Amino acid sequence: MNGAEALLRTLLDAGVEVCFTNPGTSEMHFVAALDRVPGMRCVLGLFEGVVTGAADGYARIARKPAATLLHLGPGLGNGLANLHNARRGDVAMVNIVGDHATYHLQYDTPLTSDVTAVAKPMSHWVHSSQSSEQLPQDAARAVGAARQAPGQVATLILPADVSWEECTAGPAAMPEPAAPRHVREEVVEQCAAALSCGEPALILLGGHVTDQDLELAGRIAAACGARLAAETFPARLPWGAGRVTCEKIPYIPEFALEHLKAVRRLVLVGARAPASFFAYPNLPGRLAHEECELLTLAEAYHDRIDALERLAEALHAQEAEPVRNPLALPALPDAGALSTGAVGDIIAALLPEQAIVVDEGITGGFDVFARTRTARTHEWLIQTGGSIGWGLPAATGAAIAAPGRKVVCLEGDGSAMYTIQALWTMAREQLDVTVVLFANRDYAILQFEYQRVGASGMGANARSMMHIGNPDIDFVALAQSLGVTATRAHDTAEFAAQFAAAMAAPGPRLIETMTPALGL
Ligand SMILES: Cc1ncc(C[n+]2csc(CCOP(=O)(O)OP(=O)(O)O)c2C)c(N)n1
Repeated sequence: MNGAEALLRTLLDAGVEVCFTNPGTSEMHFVAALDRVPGMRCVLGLFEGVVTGAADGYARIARKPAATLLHLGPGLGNGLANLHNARRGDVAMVNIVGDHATYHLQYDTPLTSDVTAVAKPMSHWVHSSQSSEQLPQDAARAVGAARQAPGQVATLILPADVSWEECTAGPAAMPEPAAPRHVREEVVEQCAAALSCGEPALILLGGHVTDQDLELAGRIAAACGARLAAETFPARLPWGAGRVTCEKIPYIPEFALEHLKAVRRLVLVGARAPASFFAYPNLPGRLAHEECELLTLAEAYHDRIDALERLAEALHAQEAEPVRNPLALPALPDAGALSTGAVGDIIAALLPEQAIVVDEGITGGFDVFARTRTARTHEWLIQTGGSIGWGLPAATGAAIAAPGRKVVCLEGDGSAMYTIQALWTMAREQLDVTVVLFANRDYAILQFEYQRVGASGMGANARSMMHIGNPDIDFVALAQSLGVTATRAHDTAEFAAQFAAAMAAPGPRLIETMTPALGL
Protein backbone atom coordinates (compact mmCIF):
# COMPACT_ATOMS: atom_id res chain seq x y z
CA MET A 1 0.00 0.00 0.00
CA ASN A 2 1.38 3.44 -0.85
CA GLY A 3 0.85 6.64 1.11
CA ALA A 4 -2.04 7.82 -1.05
CA GLU A 5 -3.94 4.59 -0.57
CA ALA A 6 -3.38 4.62 3.20
CA LEU A 7 -4.54 8.24 3.24
CA LEU A 8 -7.71 7.41 1.35
CA ARG A 9 -8.49 4.45 3.60
CA THR A 10 -7.92 6.65 6.65
CA LEU A 11 -10.36 9.27 5.30
CA LEU A 12 -13.00 6.62 4.58
CA ASP A 13 -12.59 5.01 8.00
CA ALA A 14 -13.12 8.45 9.54
CA GLY A 15 -16.41 8.88 7.63
CA VAL A 16 -15.15 11.15 4.85
CA GLU A 17 -17.00 9.72 1.85
CA VAL A 18 -16.92 12.48 -0.75
CA CYS A 19 -13.91 14.12 -2.35
CA PHE A 20 -14.30 17.20 -4.54
CA THR A 21 -11.27 17.37 -6.79
CA ASN A 22 -9.29 19.37 -9.28
CA PRO A 23 -6.01 17.47 -9.53
CA GLY A 24 -2.67 17.98 -11.24
CA THR A 25 0.49 15.94 -11.79
CA SER A 26 1.55 15.97 -8.14
CA GLU A 27 -1.78 14.39 -7.13
CA MET A 28 -1.77 11.54 -9.68
CA HIS A 29 -1.09 8.85 -7.07
CA PHE A 30 -4.08 10.04 -5.03
CA VAL A 31 -6.15 9.90 -8.23
CA ALA A 32 -4.91 6.37 -8.90
CA ALA A 33 -5.82 5.37 -5.34
CA LEU A 34 -9.42 6.50 -6.03
CA ASP A 35 -9.65 3.47 -8.33
CA ARG A 36 -7.92 1.03 -6.00
CA VAL A 37 -9.83 1.95 -2.83
CA PRO A 38 -13.58 1.57 -3.24
CA GLY A 39 -16.06 3.84 -1.45
CA MET A 40 -14.95 7.40 -2.07
CA ARG A 41 -17.38 9.40 -4.23
CA CYS A 42 -15.10 11.64 -6.28
CA VAL A 43 -16.54 14.72 -7.95
CA LEU A 44 -14.63 16.86 -10.41
CA GLY A 45 -14.93 20.65 -10.32
CA LEU A 46 -13.54 22.67 -13.21
CA PHE A 47 -12.22 25.43 -11.00
CA GLU A 48 -10.95 25.20 -7.43
CA GLY A 49 -13.53 27.71 -6.17
CA VAL A 50 -16.14 25.15 -7.21
CA VAL A 51 -14.29 22.42 -5.33
CA THR A 52 -13.99 24.31 -2.03
CA GLY A 53 -17.49 25.83 -2.25
CA ALA A 54 -19.00 22.41 -2.93
CA ALA A 55 -17.20 20.93 0.09
CA ASP A 56 -18.73 23.79 2.13
CA GLY A 57 -22.30 23.15 0.94
CA TYR A 58 -21.85 19.41 1.46
CA ALA A 59 -20.65 19.75 5.07
CA ARG A 60 -23.42 22.15 6.07
CA ILE A 61 -26.01 19.54 5.13
CA ALA A 62 -24.15 16.28 5.83
CA ARG A 63 -22.88 17.66 9.15
CA LYS A 64 -19.53 16.06 8.47
CA PRO A 65 -16.58 17.05 6.30
CA ALA A 66 -15.88 16.24 2.69
CA ALA A 67 -12.32 16.20 1.37
CA THR A 68 -11.01 18.38 -1.42
CA LEU A 69 -8.06 17.58 -3.67
CA LEU A 70 -6.20 20.67 -4.87
CA HIS A 71 -3.08 21.28 -6.92
CA LEU A 72 -0.20 22.97 -5.06
CA GLY A 73 -0.19 26.63 -4.05
CA PRO A 74 -1.95 28.00 -7.16
CA GLY A 75 -4.77 25.44 -7.04
CA LEU A 76 -5.29 26.12 -3.36
CA GLY A 77 -5.07 29.84 -4.07
CA ASN A 78 -7.90 29.57 -6.60
CA GLY A 79 -10.02 27.93 -3.92
CA LEU A 80 -9.25 30.39 -1.14
CA ALA A 81 -12.25 32.71 -1.51
CA ASN A 82 -14.62 29.87 -0.72
CA LEU A 83 -12.32 28.57 2.01
CA HIS A 84 -12.72 32.03 3.52
CA ASN A 85 -16.51 31.60 3.43
CA ALA A 86 -16.17 28.15 5.02
CA ARG A 87 -13.81 29.39 7.72
CA ARG A 88 -16.14 32.28 8.56
CA GLY A 89 -19.01 29.81 8.73
CA ASP A 90 -17.21 27.26 10.96
CA VAL A 91 -17.62 24.63 8.26
CA ALA A 92 -15.73 21.34 8.57
CA MET A 93 -13.52 20.45 5.60
CA VAL A 94 -10.35 18.46 4.89
CA ASN A 95 -8.23 19.90 2.09
CA ILE A 96 -5.60 17.63 0.59
CA VAL A 97 -3.18 19.85 -1.30
CA GLY A 98 -0.50 18.25 -3.42
CA ASP A 99 3.04 19.58 -3.47
CA HIS A 100 6.26 18.71 -5.25
CA ALA A 101 8.22 15.73 -3.95
CA THR A 102 10.17 16.78 -0.87
CA TYR A 103 13.53 16.37 -2.64
CA HIS A 104 12.36 18.27 -5.74
CA LEU A 105 11.65 21.60 -4.06
CA GLN A 106 15.37 22.48 -4.21
CA TYR A 107 15.11 22.97 -7.99
CA ASP A 108 12.61 25.80 -7.62
CA THR A 109 10.55 24.73 -10.66
CA PRO A 110 7.55 26.76 -11.93
CA LEU A 111 4.82 25.44 -9.61
CA THR A 112 6.95 25.78 -6.48
CA SER A 113 5.46 28.00 -3.79
CA ASP A 114 5.08 28.16 -0.03
CA VAL A 115 1.90 26.09 0.18
CA THR A 116 1.72 26.38 3.97
CA ALA A 117 1.77 30.17 3.70
CA VAL A 118 -1.03 30.10 1.11
CA ALA A 119 -3.11 27.79 3.31
CA LYS A 120 -2.70 29.46 6.68
CA PRO A 121 -4.98 32.51 6.52
CA MET A 122 -8.03 30.48 5.45
CA SER A 123 -7.41 27.30 7.45
CA HIS A 124 -7.80 26.58 11.14
CA TRP A 125 -5.27 23.75 10.92
CA VAL A 126 -2.37 23.23 8.47
CA HIS A 127 0.21 20.47 8.31
CA SER A 128 2.64 19.30 5.65
CA SER A 129 3.14 15.55 5.82
CA GLN A 130 6.78 14.54 5.49
CA SER A 131 6.71 10.72 5.29
CA SER A 132 4.46 8.00 3.94
CA GLU A 133 4.62 6.12 7.21
CA GLN A 134 3.41 9.19 9.09
CA LEU A 135 0.77 10.17 6.49
CA PRO A 136 -2.15 8.09 7.87
CA GLN A 137 -1.64 9.61 11.33
CA ASP A 138 -1.49 13.08 9.80
CA ALA A 139 -4.66 12.41 7.82
CA ALA A 140 -6.46 11.16 10.92
CA ARG A 141 -5.39 14.30 12.78
CA ALA A 142 -6.64 16.43 9.87
CA VAL A 143 -10.10 14.86 10.05
CA GLY A 144 -10.06 15.22 13.82
CA ALA A 145 -9.23 18.92 13.46
CA ALA A 146 -11.99 19.42 10.86
CA ARG A 147 -14.53 17.75 13.14
CA GLN A 148 -13.61 19.76 16.20
CA ALA A 149 -16.63 21.82 17.26
CA PRO A 150 -18.05 23.88 15.72
CA GLY A 151 -16.25 22.74 12.53
CA GLN A 152 -12.89 23.73 11.09
CA VAL A 153 -11.04 24.03 7.80
CA ALA A 154 -8.10 21.58 7.98
CA THR A 155 -5.45 21.57 5.25
CA LEU A 156 -3.06 18.65 4.80
CA ILE A 157 -0.23 19.23 2.35
CA LEU A 158 0.80 16.09 0.52
CA PRO A 159 4.20 16.02 -1.22
CA ALA A 160 4.21 13.73 -4.27
CA ASP A 161 6.79 11.30 -2.82
CA VAL A 162 4.87 11.01 0.46
CA SER A 163 1.93 10.00 -1.71
CA TRP A 164 3.71 7.38 -3.82
CA GLU A 165 6.10 5.76 -1.37
CA GLU A 166 5.20 2.61 0.52
CA CYS A 167 3.29 2.86 3.76
CA THR A 168 3.58 -0.27 5.87
CA ALA A 169 1.73 1.41 8.76
CA GLY A 170 -1.65 1.16 6.97
CA PRO A 171 -4.64 3.38 7.71
CA ALA A 172 -4.91 5.19 11.06
CA ALA A 173 -7.92 5.76 13.27
CA MET A 174 -9.20 9.28 13.77
CA PRO A 175 -8.68 10.58 17.32
CA GLU A 176 -12.02 11.07 19.08
CA PRO A 177 -12.83 14.77 18.60
CA ALA A 178 -12.97 16.66 21.87
CA ALA A 179 -16.56 17.08 23.06
CA PRO A 180 -17.84 20.66 22.75
CA ARG A 181 -17.17 22.65 25.89
CA HIS A 182 -19.93 23.35 28.40
CA VAL A 183 -20.60 26.92 29.44
CA ARG A 184 -20.01 27.85 33.07
CA GLU A 185 -22.97 27.88 35.45
CA GLU A 186 -22.50 31.56 36.30
CA VAL A 187 -22.91 32.43 32.60
CA VAL A 188 -26.25 30.62 32.55
CA GLU A 189 -27.27 32.44 35.72
CA GLN A 190 -26.29 35.85 34.30
CA CYS A 191 -28.29 35.20 31.12
CA ALA A 192 -31.27 33.98 33.16
CA ALA A 193 -31.12 37.16 35.25
CA ALA A 194 -30.90 39.33 32.15
CA LEU A 195 -33.88 37.64 30.52
CA SER A 196 -36.05 37.86 33.62
CA CYS A 197 -35.22 41.42 34.71
CA GLY A 198 -38.13 42.94 32.82
CA GLU A 199 -36.05 44.89 30.29
CA PRO A 200 -36.78 44.26 26.58
CA ALA A 201 -34.61 41.32 25.58
CA LEU A 202 -33.64 39.47 22.43
CA ILE A 203 -32.01 36.05 22.01
CA LEU A 204 -29.75 35.95 18.95
CA LEU A 205 -28.88 32.61 17.34
CA GLY A 206 -25.96 32.27 14.96
CA GLY A 207 -23.87 29.79 13.00
CA HIS A 208 -25.34 26.37 12.28
CA VAL A 209 -28.84 26.84 13.67
CA THR A 210 -30.80 23.64 14.23
CA ASP A 211 -34.42 22.88 14.99
CA GLN A 212 -33.39 21.95 18.51
CA ASP A 213 -31.81 25.39 19.00
CA LEU A 214 -34.98 27.03 17.76
CA GLU A 215 -37.22 24.88 19.95
CA LEU A 216 -35.26 25.58 23.13
CA ALA A 217 -34.66 29.26 22.42
CA GLY A 218 -38.31 29.62 21.38
CA ARG A 219 -39.48 28.24 24.72
CA ILE A 220 -37.17 30.56 26.62
CA ALA A 221 -38.33 33.53 24.55
CA ALA A 222 -41.98 32.60 25.09
CA ALA A 223 -41.51 32.18 28.85
CA CYS A 224 -39.66 35.50 29.25
CA GLY A 225 -41.45 37.63 26.68
CA ALA A 226 -38.14 38.01 24.83
CA ARG A 227 -37.75 38.29 21.06
CA LEU A 228 -35.92 35.60 19.10
CA ALA A 229 -33.75 36.32 16.07
CA ALA A 230 -31.07 34.79 13.87
CA GLU A 231 -27.96 36.70 12.82
CA THR A 232 -27.94 38.17 9.30
CA PHE A 233 -25.75 35.45 7.78
CA PRO A 234 -26.14 32.15 9.66
CA ALA A 235 -24.49 29.12 8.04
CA ARG A 236 -27.76 27.19 8.22
CA LEU A 237 -31.28 28.13 9.25
CA PRO A 238 -34.36 25.89 9.46
CA TRP A 239 -37.24 27.90 8.00
CA GLY A 240 -40.86 27.70 6.92
CA ALA A 241 -44.12 26.35 8.33
CA GLY A 242 -44.11 24.54 11.66
CA ARG A 243 -40.74 25.96 12.65
CA VAL A 244 -40.36 28.18 15.69
CA THR A 245 -40.78 31.77 14.56
CA CYS A 246 -37.68 33.89 14.55
CA GLU A 247 -36.69 37.21 13.07
CA LYS A 248 -33.45 37.84 11.15
CA ILE A 249 -31.30 40.91 11.70
CA PRO A 250 -31.53 42.95 8.46
CA TYR A 251 -28.40 43.52 6.35
CA ILE A 252 -28.95 47.25 5.89
CA PRO A 253 -27.60 48.88 9.06
CA GLU A 254 -30.30 51.57 9.34
CA PHE A 255 -32.90 48.78 9.36
CA ALA A 256 -30.83 46.72 11.80
CA LEU A 257 -30.46 49.69 14.16
CA GLU A 258 -34.24 50.18 14.03
CA HIS A 259 -34.75 46.45 14.58
CA LEU A 260 -32.59 46.45 17.70
CA LYS A 261 -33.46 49.94 18.95
CA ALA A 262 -35.68 48.85 21.82
CA VAL A 263 -33.54 45.92 22.98
CA ARG A 264 -31.73 46.36 26.32
CA ARG A 265 -30.55 42.78 26.93
CA LEU A 266 -29.07 40.86 24.01
CA VAL A 267 -28.20 37.19 24.65
CA LEU A 268 -25.85 35.74 22.04
CA VAL A 269 -26.01 32.03 21.26
CA GLY A 270 -23.22 31.06 18.86
CA ALA A 271 -23.53 34.53 17.31
CA ARG A 272 -21.18 37.50 17.24
CA ALA A 273 -22.36 40.88 18.55
CA PRO A 274 -24.31 42.45 15.67
CA ALA A 275 -22.16 44.85 13.65
CA SER A 276 -22.70 46.49 10.27
CA PHE A 277 -21.08 44.57 7.39
CA PHE A 278 -19.07 47.63 6.33
CA ALA A 279 -18.27 50.94 7.96
CA TYR A 280 -20.35 53.88 6.71
CA PRO A 281 -19.65 57.52 7.47
CA ASN A 282 -22.05 58.73 10.17
CA LEU A 283 -23.32 55.30 11.14
CA PRO A 284 -22.20 53.27 14.17
CA GLY A 285 -20.58 49.89 13.53
CA ARG A 286 -22.23 48.41 16.62
CA LEU A 287 -25.86 47.77 15.85
CA ALA A 288 -27.15 47.19 19.38
CA HIS A 289 -28.32 50.29 21.25
CA GLU A 290 -25.54 51.81 23.36
CA GLU A 291 -27.56 51.12 26.51
CA CYS A 292 -28.08 47.47 25.55
CA GLU A 293 -26.18 44.94 27.65
CA LEU A 294 -24.59 42.15 25.58
CA LEU A 295 -24.31 38.68 27.13
CA THR A 296 -22.78 35.61 25.52
CA LEU A 297 -24.58 32.46 26.56
CA ALA A 298 -22.53 30.27 24.21
CA GLU A 299 -19.70 30.77 21.77
CA ALA A 300 -19.78 28.79 18.52
CA TYR A 301 -17.51 26.12 20.03
CA HIS A 302 -19.71 25.54 23.08
CA ASP A 303 -22.36 22.87 23.50
CA ARG A 304 -25.21 25.26 22.88
CA ILE A 305 -27.97 22.70 23.32
CA ASP A 306 -26.71 22.02 26.82
CA ALA A 307 -26.47 25.78 27.48
CA LEU A 308 -30.00 26.42 26.21
CA GLU A 309 -31.38 23.47 28.18
CA ARG A 310 -29.82 24.77 31.37
CA LEU A 311 -31.07 28.28 30.66
CA ALA A 312 -34.58 26.94 29.99
CA GLU A 313 -34.44 25.06 33.29
CA ALA A 314 -33.25 28.13 35.19
CA LEU A 315 -36.17 30.10 33.75
CA HIS A 316 -38.74 27.27 34.16
CA ALA A 317 -39.31 27.52 30.43
CA GLN A 318 -39.16 23.81 29.54
CA GLU A 319 -42.93 23.55 29.07
CA ALA A 320 -43.49 26.97 27.48
CA GLU A 321 -45.08 26.87 24.04
CA PRO A 322 -43.01 28.68 21.40
CA VAL A 323 -44.64 30.66 18.61
CA ARG A 324 -44.56 28.77 15.30
CA ASN A 325 -44.84 29.78 11.66
CA PRO A 326 -48.20 28.80 10.16
CA LEU A 327 -48.45 27.22 6.73
CA ALA A 328 -49.68 30.02 4.47
CA LEU A 329 -48.80 29.74 0.81
CA PRO A 330 -49.09 32.90 -1.27
CA ALA A 331 -51.48 32.83 -4.22
CA LEU A 332 -49.60 32.59 -7.50
CA PRO A 333 -49.56 36.13 -8.91
CA ASP A 334 -51.52 36.86 -12.08
CA ALA A 335 -49.49 37.53 -15.18
CA GLY A 336 -47.47 40.66 -14.62
CA ALA A 337 -44.03 42.15 -14.54
CA LEU A 338 -41.33 40.19 -12.76
CA SER A 339 -39.94 41.60 -9.55
CA THR A 340 -37.88 40.00 -6.80
CA GLY A 341 -41.06 40.06 -4.66
CA ALA A 342 -43.09 38.20 -7.29
CA VAL A 343 -40.29 35.66 -7.68
CA GLY A 344 -40.33 35.27 -3.89
CA ASP A 345 -44.08 34.67 -3.83
CA ILE A 346 -43.87 32.04 -6.54
CA ILE A 347 -40.97 30.24 -4.86
CA ALA A 348 -42.81 30.36 -1.52
CA ALA A 349 -45.95 28.92 -3.11
CA LEU A 350 -44.20 26.04 -4.88
CA LEU A 351 -41.20 25.13 -2.74
CA PRO A 352 -41.47 21.43 -1.84
CA GLU A 353 -41.24 20.03 1.68
CA GLN A 354 -37.63 19.67 2.97
CA ALA A 355 -36.15 21.75 0.17
CA ILE A 356 -32.78 23.41 0.69
CA VAL A 357 -32.48 27.04 -0.39
CA VAL A 358 -28.92 28.19 -1.07
CA ASP A 359 -28.85 31.98 -1.02
CA GLU A 360 -26.47 34.00 -3.10
CA GLY A 361 -29.22 36.04 -4.68
CA ILE A 362 -27.70 39.22 -3.20
CA THR A 363 -30.39 41.90 -3.77
CA GLY A 364 -32.58 39.25 -5.42
CA GLY A 365 -32.64 37.08 -2.31
CA PHE A 366 -33.88 39.65 0.23
CA ASP A 367 -37.53 39.36 -0.79
CA VAL A 368 -37.49 35.58 -1.10
CA PHE A 369 -36.39 34.97 2.48
CA ALA A 370 -39.20 37.04 3.99
CA ARG A 371 -41.83 35.36 1.82
CA THR A 372 -40.80 31.78 2.55
CA ARG A 373 -41.35 32.06 6.31
CA THR A 374 -44.76 30.40 5.92
CA ALA A 375 -43.82 28.16 2.98
CA ARG A 376 -43.54 24.38 3.40
CA THR A 377 -40.88 23.35 5.92
CA HIS A 378 -37.40 23.81 4.47
CA GLU A 379 -33.91 25.06 5.28
CA TRP A 380 -31.64 27.94 4.19
CA LEU A 381 -27.89 27.92 3.62
CA ILE A 382 -26.60 31.47 3.68
CA GLN A 383 -23.35 33.15 2.58
CA THR A 384 -21.19 33.39 5.70
CA GLY A 385 -18.08 35.22 4.48
CA GLY A 386 -19.32 37.77 1.93
CA SER A 387 -17.04 36.39 -0.78
CA ILE A 388 -19.20 35.92 -3.85
CA GLY A 389 -18.95 32.88 -6.12
CA TRP A 390 -20.12 30.56 -3.37
CA GLY A 391 -23.75 29.88 -4.28
CA LEU A 392 -23.51 27.58 -7.31
CA PRO A 393 -20.73 25.44 -5.78
CA ALA A 394 -22.47 25.28 -2.39
CA ALA A 395 -25.71 24.16 -4.08
CA THR A 396 -23.69 21.45 -5.85
CA GLY A 397 -22.29 20.16 -2.56
CA ALA A 398 -25.64 20.40 -0.76
CA ALA A 399 -27.32 18.33 -3.46
CA ILE A 400 -24.65 15.62 -3.13
CA ALA A 401 -25.21 15.56 0.64
CA ALA A 402 -29.00 15.38 0.33
CA PRO A 403 -30.21 13.04 -2.40
CA GLY A 404 -33.99 13.18 -2.50
CA ARG A 405 -34.20 16.80 -1.39
CA LYS A 406 -34.73 19.60 -3.89
CA VAL A 407 -32.06 22.29 -3.83
CA VAL A 408 -33.05 25.78 -4.99
CA CYS A 409 -30.12 28.11 -5.55
CA LEU A 410 -30.85 31.85 -5.60
CA GLU A 411 -28.04 33.41 -7.58
CA GLY A 412 -27.12 36.93 -8.66
CA ASP A 413 -25.89 37.17 -12.23
CA GLY A 414 -22.69 38.89 -11.13
CA SER A 415 -22.01 36.30 -8.42
CA ALA A 416 -22.77 33.42 -10.80
CA MET A 417 -19.95 34.40 -13.13
CA TYR A 418 -17.25 33.76 -10.51
CA THR A 419 -17.87 30.01 -10.42
CA ILE A 420 -20.23 29.34 -13.32
CA GLN A 421 -18.32 26.07 -13.95
CA ALA A 422 -20.34 24.55 -11.08
CA LEU A 423 -23.21 24.11 -13.57
CA TRP A 424 -21.10 21.55 -15.43
CA THR A 425 -20.59 19.53 -12.24
CA MET A 426 -24.35 19.69 -11.55
CA ALA A 427 -24.99 18.34 -15.05
CA ARG A 428 -22.31 15.66 -14.86
CA GLU A 429 -23.56 14.41 -11.49
CA GLN A 430 -27.23 14.94 -12.48
CA LEU A 431 -27.90 16.84 -9.28
CA ASP A 432 -31.38 17.97 -8.29
CA VAL A 433 -30.67 21.70 -8.26
CA THR A 434 -32.83 24.50 -9.65
CA VAL A 435 -30.89 27.71 -10.08
CA VAL A 436 -33.01 30.86 -10.02
CA LEU A 437 -30.75 33.44 -11.63
CA PHE A 438 -31.54 37.12 -11.10
CA ALA A 439 -30.44 38.71 -14.38
CA ASN A 440 -30.53 42.38 -13.46
CA ARG A 441 -27.31 42.91 -15.43
CA ASP A 442 -25.85 45.05 -12.70
CA TYR A 443 -23.76 44.77 -9.59
CA ALA A 444 -26.89 46.26 -8.04
CA ILE A 445 -25.75 46.07 -4.44
CA LEU A 446 -22.61 48.03 -5.29
CA GLN A 447 -24.62 50.77 -6.99
CA PHE A 448 -26.60 51.03 -3.77
CA GLU A 449 -23.51 50.96 -1.53
CA TYR A 450 -21.69 53.51 -3.72
CA GLN A 451 -23.76 56.39 -2.43
CA ARG A 452 -24.03 55.03 1.07
CA VAL A 453 -20.29 55.05 1.72
CA GLY A 454 -20.26 58.68 0.60
CA ALA A 455 -18.79 58.31 -2.91
CA SER A 456 -20.09 61.29 -4.84
CA GLY A 457 -21.59 61.50 -8.31
CA MET A 458 -21.48 58.59 -10.71
CA GLY A 459 -19.63 59.16 -13.97
CA ALA A 460 -19.27 56.85 -16.92
CA ASN A 461 -16.31 54.98 -15.47
CA ALA A 462 -17.90 54.35 -12.10
CA ARG A 463 -21.15 53.28 -13.75
CA SER A 464 -19.40 50.86 -16.09
CA MET A 465 -17.59 49.22 -13.13
CA MET A 466 -20.96 48.25 -11.68
CA HIS A 467 -22.92 47.37 -14.81
CA ILE A 468 -22.46 43.91 -16.33
CA GLY A 469 -24.58 44.25 -19.47
CA ASN A 470 -22.72 45.27 -22.66
CA PRO A 471 -22.37 42.55 -23.65
CA ASP A 472 -25.42 40.96 -22.01
CA ILE A 473 -24.65 37.45 -20.79
CA ASP A 474 -26.96 34.80 -22.22
CA PHE A 475 -27.32 32.53 -19.19
CA VAL A 476 -29.65 30.15 -21.00
CA ALA A 477 -27.07 29.46 -23.70
CA LEU A 478 -24.28 29.39 -21.14
CA ALA A 479 -26.08 26.86 -18.92
CA GLN A 480 -27.05 24.72 -21.89
CA SER A 481 -23.45 24.65 -23.10
CA LEU A 482 -22.48 23.30 -19.67
CA GLY A 483 -25.16 20.61 -19.88
CA VAL A 484 -27.93 22.18 -17.76
CA THR A 485 -31.49 22.57 -19.07
CA ALA A 486 -32.27 26.27 -19.03
CA THR A 487 -35.14 28.64 -19.74
CA ARG A 488 -35.76 32.37 -19.52
CA ALA A 489 -38.70 33.98 -17.72
CA HIS A 490 -39.77 37.48 -18.74
CA ASP A 491 -42.91 37.77 -16.61
CA THR A 492 -44.59 36.17 -13.61
CA ALA A 493 -46.63 33.69 -15.63
CA GLU A 494 -43.53 32.38 -17.38
CA PHE A 495 -41.57 32.15 -14.15
CA ALA A 496 -44.42 30.38 -12.32
CA ALA A 497 -44.74 27.80 -15.10
CA GLN A 498 -40.99 27.23 -15.37
CA PHE A 499 -40.45 27.02 -11.62
CA ALA A 500 -43.39 24.62 -11.24
CA ALA A 501 -41.90 22.40 -13.97
CA ALA A 502 -38.52 22.49 -12.24
CA MET A 503 -40.06 21.49 -8.90
CA ALA A 504 -41.98 18.64 -10.55
CA ALA A 505 -39.00 16.88 -12.13
CA PRO A 506 -35.57 16.02 -10.71
CA GLY A 507 -32.33 17.14 -12.29
CA PRO A 508 -30.38 20.34 -12.84
CA ARG A 509 -32.27 23.35 -14.21
CA LEU A 510 -31.53 27.04 -14.56
CA ILE A 511 -34.19 29.73 -14.87
CA GLU A 512 -32.90 33.11 -15.95
CA THR A 513 -35.36 35.62 -14.49
CA MET A 514 -35.31 39.02 -16.13
CA THR A 515 -35.86 40.84 -12.84
CA PRO A 516 -35.14 44.54 -12.57
CA ALA A 517 -32.78 45.45 -9.71
CA LEU A 518 -34.54 45.77 -6.36
CA GLY A 519 -35.34 49.44 -5.76
CA LEU A 520 -33.36 49.84 -2.53
C1 LIG B 1 -14.80 37.69 -4.09
C2 LIG B 1 -15.56 38.96 -4.11
N1 LIG B 1 -15.31 39.86 -5.07
C3 LIG B 1 -16.02 41.01 -5.12
C4 LIG B 1 -16.96 41.29 -4.19
C5 LIG B 1 -17.71 42.61 -4.18
N2 LIG B 1 -19.10 42.43 -4.56
C6 LIG B 1 -20.06 42.28 -3.63
S1 LIG B 1 -21.55 42.10 -4.28
C7 LIG B 1 -20.95 42.22 -5.84
C8 LIG B 1 -21.84 42.17 -7.02
C9 LIG B 1 -22.95 41.19 -6.90
O1 LIG B 1 -23.68 41.23 -8.09
P1 LIG B 1 -24.88 40.25 -8.34
O2 LIG B 1 -24.53 38.89 -7.94
O3 LIG B 1 -25.31 40.44 -9.76
O4 LIG B 1 -26.01 40.73 -7.33
P2 LIG B 1 -26.79 42.13 -7.28
O5 LIG B 1 -25.89 43.06 -6.54
O6 LIG B 1 -27.03 42.58 -8.68
O7 LIG B 1 -28.03 41.82 -6.53
C10 LIG B 1 -19.58 42.39 -5.83
C11 LIG B 1 -18.73 42.50 -7.05
C12 LIG B 1 -17.20 40.31 -3.19
N3 LIG B 1 -18.10 40.49 -2.22
N4 LIG B 1 -16.50 39.16 -3.20
